[in-house]
Amino acid sequence: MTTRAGFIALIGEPNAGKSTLLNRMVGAKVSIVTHKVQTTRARIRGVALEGESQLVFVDTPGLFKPRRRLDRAMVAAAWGGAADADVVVLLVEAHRGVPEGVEAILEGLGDIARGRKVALAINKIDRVKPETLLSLTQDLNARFPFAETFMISAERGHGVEALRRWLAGQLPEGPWLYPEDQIADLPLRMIAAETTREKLTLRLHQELPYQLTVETEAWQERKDGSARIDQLIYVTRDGHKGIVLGNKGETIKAVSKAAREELEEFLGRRVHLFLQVKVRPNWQDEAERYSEMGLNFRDGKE
Ligand SMILES: Nc1nc2c(ncn2[C@@H]2O[C@H](COP(=O)(O)OP(=O)(O)OP(=O)(O)O)[C@@H](O)[C@H]2O)c(=O)[nH]1
Ligand SMILES: [Mg+2]
Repeated sequence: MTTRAGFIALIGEPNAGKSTLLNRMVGAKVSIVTHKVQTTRARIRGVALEGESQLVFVDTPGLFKPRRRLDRAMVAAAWGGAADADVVVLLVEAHRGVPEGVEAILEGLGDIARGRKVALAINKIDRVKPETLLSLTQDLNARFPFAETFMISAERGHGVEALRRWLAGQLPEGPWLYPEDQIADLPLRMIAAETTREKLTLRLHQELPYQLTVETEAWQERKDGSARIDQLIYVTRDGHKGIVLGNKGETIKAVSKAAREELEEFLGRRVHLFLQVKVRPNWQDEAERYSEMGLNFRDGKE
């Protein structure tokens, strides 16, 4: 039997539903999801099987007009993911028409499309009427030569099977790239840090989620089968530290509890999670913070 394997980059504006789609394809939560923009910061791979094909999905940070060094590194990582992939899937939101951000992505896609197929996935179809979908499909296909258009709801699973089957057939023939039972290639310490960052992002308001980063400092396997995980939350200002801690430490306690419960489920064993908040005004200018996140510091240069 001929096997196929390859990389499929999921790209799109922030909040389009890329991470939701990756998790659905993989059947497990590999990439964090929130209702806020710019949740994903680096490329995250998740592996799915379809018949004799191994599909390596690459979740990417949303594409937007970057302002800060971190933004630029994120956007570079996203375009890099598309340029390295065998197939690219552009996700757009069904209810937003063709915003400027999508127009800018279509411009950038010209170069990418020279070496690979680009499919369009109109996501969140649960939010619109069928007429809207028809006109959006026509509009987008008039602007770019997509290989195929899919209408999906990453959250509810509609149309996802058809997309997966089509993608499986597009991948080059060759041996599988990962062992059959592997679903992600993100180190556990990074998954743990991302889980905490997701809970912080869900709880904190305005700019704060964008001003912090989480790193797993230590991971200790205990004799009783549990894991002790120590993490650092870097914030840029004293005032932010107070907000992250919350009144009598209630915010950090709630974040820690939510992250611990999710990690216990993911790992299938008990977890002791210890969070510490550190003020580090210039963490966004430190190369080490970027490598911890899986980003290239130099990509962020102006
Ligand atoms: N109604 C609806 N909401 C969805 C669907 N797919 C994703 N969402 C929601 O859209 C929001 C953003 O989803 P994410 O998967 O984090 O989006 P993303 O593209 O990874 O975003 P960034 O990482 O910020 O670039 C979340 O609140 C999801 O629950 C869908 O099919 N229907
Ligand atoms: Mg994401």
